[in-house]
Amino acid sequence: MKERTQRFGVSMDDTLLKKLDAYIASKGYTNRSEAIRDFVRENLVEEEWKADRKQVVGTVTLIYDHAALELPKKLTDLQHHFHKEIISTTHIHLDEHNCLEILALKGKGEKVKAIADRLIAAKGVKHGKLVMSTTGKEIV
Ligand code: NI
Repeated sequence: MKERTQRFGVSMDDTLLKKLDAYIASKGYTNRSEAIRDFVRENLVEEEWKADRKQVVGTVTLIYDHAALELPKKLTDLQHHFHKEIISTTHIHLDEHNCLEILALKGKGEKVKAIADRLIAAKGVKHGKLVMSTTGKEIV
């Protein structure tokens, strides 16, 4: 479905506008509109994560040493336990010791956050991060 595009004016102080222009130039935006659309989308996605009933999508990135005692088993146990929310996992052997695991999660925001916290907090995880994204259904 093609959305209709509308134009609207935005009033802003010189100082704030200068900062906005410097920011969008540093990020490589070609115009203010695309930057402002991204700001709006970012905030809407944040709201989706706060909502009780909305489904969200997120990815968890984990770096760990596969020789870390008990950790691979614990991560697998968590993935089986939360199989409804953890919809995909990719495991990459980075070198002789280190593993990169990327998990895709879908579900209610609070639940996905709680699962991500448990994965990231597992003993032996060197670095972990949740990227909070969206199903895209309500974001254009
Ligand atoms: Ni590995």
